[in-house]
Amino acid sequence: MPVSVESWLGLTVAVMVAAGCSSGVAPGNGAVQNAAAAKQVTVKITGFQFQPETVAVSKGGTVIPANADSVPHTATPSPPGSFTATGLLAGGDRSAPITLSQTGTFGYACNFHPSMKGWITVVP
Ligand SMILES: [Cu+2]
Repeated sequence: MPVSVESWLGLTVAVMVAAGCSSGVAPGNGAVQNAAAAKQVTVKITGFQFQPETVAVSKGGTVIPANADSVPHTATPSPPGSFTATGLLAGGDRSAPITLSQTGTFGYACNFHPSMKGWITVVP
């Protein structure tokens, strides 16, 4: 009998998140593509950084930037158009879920703090 792939992936991602998953994977080098992709990922914004900086999500899945800083931030795709920008996220605000409908690796940054960069890898 087939095991539910979805529940297995969900469990794997949960374990990775619980373990911190902070092995220093350089953004954009493709290593993250071997990780199980989640249907929904929360990116915490803290200390003027997106944490984790690189996330993997399955096509059609969602990413939720959550601003844990006290100052406003945005998560804005760069170049524009690869997904919907969050708009301004005040301190403590969470974005509405952003749907990723194309596969690939997409960069984003904060409009106010250009040094804040993150990447979303969308896998089939
Ligand atoms: Cu910012």
